[in-house]
Amino acid sequence: AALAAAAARPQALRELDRRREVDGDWFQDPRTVGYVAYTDRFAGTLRGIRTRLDHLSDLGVRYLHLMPLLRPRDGENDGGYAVADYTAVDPRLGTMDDLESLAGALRERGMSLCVDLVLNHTAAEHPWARGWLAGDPRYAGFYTAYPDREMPDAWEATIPDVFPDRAPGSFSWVPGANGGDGGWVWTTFWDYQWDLDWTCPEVFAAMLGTVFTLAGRGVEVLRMDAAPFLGKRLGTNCQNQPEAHDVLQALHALTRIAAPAVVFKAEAIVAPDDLVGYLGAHDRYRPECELAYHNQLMVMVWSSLATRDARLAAHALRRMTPAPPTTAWATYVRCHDDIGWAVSDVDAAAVGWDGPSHRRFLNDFFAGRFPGSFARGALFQEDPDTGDARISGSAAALCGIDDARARHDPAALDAGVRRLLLAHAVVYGWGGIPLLYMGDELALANDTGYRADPERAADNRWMHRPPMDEAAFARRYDPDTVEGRVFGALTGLAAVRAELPALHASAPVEVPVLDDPAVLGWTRRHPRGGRFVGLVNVSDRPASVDAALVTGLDTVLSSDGPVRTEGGRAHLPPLSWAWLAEP
Ligand code: OTU
Repeated sequence: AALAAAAARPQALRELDRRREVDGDWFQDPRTVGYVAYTDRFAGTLRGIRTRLDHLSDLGVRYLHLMPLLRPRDGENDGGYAVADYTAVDPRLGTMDDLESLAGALRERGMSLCVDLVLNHTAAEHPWARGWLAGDPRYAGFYTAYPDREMPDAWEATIPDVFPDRAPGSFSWVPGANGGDGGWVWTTFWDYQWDLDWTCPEVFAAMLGTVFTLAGRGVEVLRMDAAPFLGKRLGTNCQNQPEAHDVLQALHALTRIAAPAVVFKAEAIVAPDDLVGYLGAHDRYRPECELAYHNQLMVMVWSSLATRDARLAAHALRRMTPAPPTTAWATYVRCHDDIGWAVSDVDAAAVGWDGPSHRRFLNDFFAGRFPGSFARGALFQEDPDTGDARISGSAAALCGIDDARARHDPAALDAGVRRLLLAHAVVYGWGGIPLLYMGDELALANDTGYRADPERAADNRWMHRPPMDEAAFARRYDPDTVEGRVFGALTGLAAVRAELPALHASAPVEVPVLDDPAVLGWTRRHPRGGRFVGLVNVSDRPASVDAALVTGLDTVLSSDGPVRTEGGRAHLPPLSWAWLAEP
């Protein structure tokens, strides 16, 4: 199948394959900035995306992730993560031909298209699921069903719930399953998302076909959705099992043959120790995904802003296994999902904090329930049994911008904007592909529109998935507006980043021990581009670090002008950030 796909590869994509042999590190290049958007909410349709290409160019975008766009089931579809047909585009967005021509238009602008591959599950309405249910031998073994609760109970004893409030457990009763007698079908997520059984070779072959179809249309990056869940082992949490990595490695190896230009991005929002395996860091390096979300960095940025203390972030990030030098993190401040507090108890204890209490604090803080909180998020999937919850809310709302606007408080508004830019200064300066989430370039507020839509009302993640606000968009070049201030700062980050070789993803990142708890610092060194230091002060008071850290470096970009050194200290104003590099 891989050889046939390679033979069928269109000429333009073969040329891309050849180019990628030369610039195989394109996704590590500091010129690469990513942008993430829902096609409909950003531009209406795939054709509509063409009208936004200048906007993307302004932001330095060379990588565009369009959220799930294959044909979903009717009705609720989990934002497109319940696919009913992998060979067709959602007709509301366009056609496969539109997708292909958009990919071509993007490529001409030096932009790579990233699309989701929802591979842990299909919609219950997918033909594979219908065939399996009907007993069609071609689909035997595609899904898992048990006749009674014995095995589901045994599995669920160790599997945490993903969506405890409306989809507790990992199995759903399906009347027609099991030859018509009914059965408990594996459904990790919503009940209409049926988990594929990846131990079945035909599942692998079928999904490989989907990979080749998308690659053949010009998709350059596949976002491997829910990657941790692909392998199931009794007695475990059924995440990050060796079989999940085996599946990704096998898909990767065959894709290299069929479509060498294509890279994978792992969507594994897991504990810090489990993350780097998705980049292939195992007992030895095993090519797996070129990219993986840096969930730990994202969580630590928010944790630091809430506590006004960067010690936990510094400790947790310092001890992480480095990404293999041929891979890159996808760094981000916000995405379409909730934020789960992947704070390890060991890391919390190392700075004298209790893990569970700190996670509870973060939920209270970002839900706006903690006294003095600036955040206006909301709890997502609160689990009454465990007390666990995650957080929804737009980046601006979590930074304090929504609250400041509601209270007409200019000083609070300034602090909120500073937090938003500080967070982006970290993810744009960390190394890897910074993913800008649509709307954050304009500090878009929480959206309440979803509450009126019965297909979305029960899932408050829609509060941070707003449609593009055209009025806010129109203000983006006006520096006297919040939109203009944020947009201008982000274009600056992208432009300066592009010229800093030390931000090439292959360069290792180190997190120095600093004596001021308010400061997170990180350093990078690349043979071609010398030393880089990033510094952020997450607190509302002035902070400082030993000036030796920045000796010989120039401030290349910052919130408050060149970093001032005096009395052996480098000084950072409240909620400030700075990038410094060797001249
Ligand atoms: C992903 O998220 C998607 O990003 C979600 O939007 C989907 O709802 C879900 O898969 C199902 O397709 O648990 O709360 O470690 O964190 O796969 C979101 C990965 C999720 C999981 C992730 C999942």
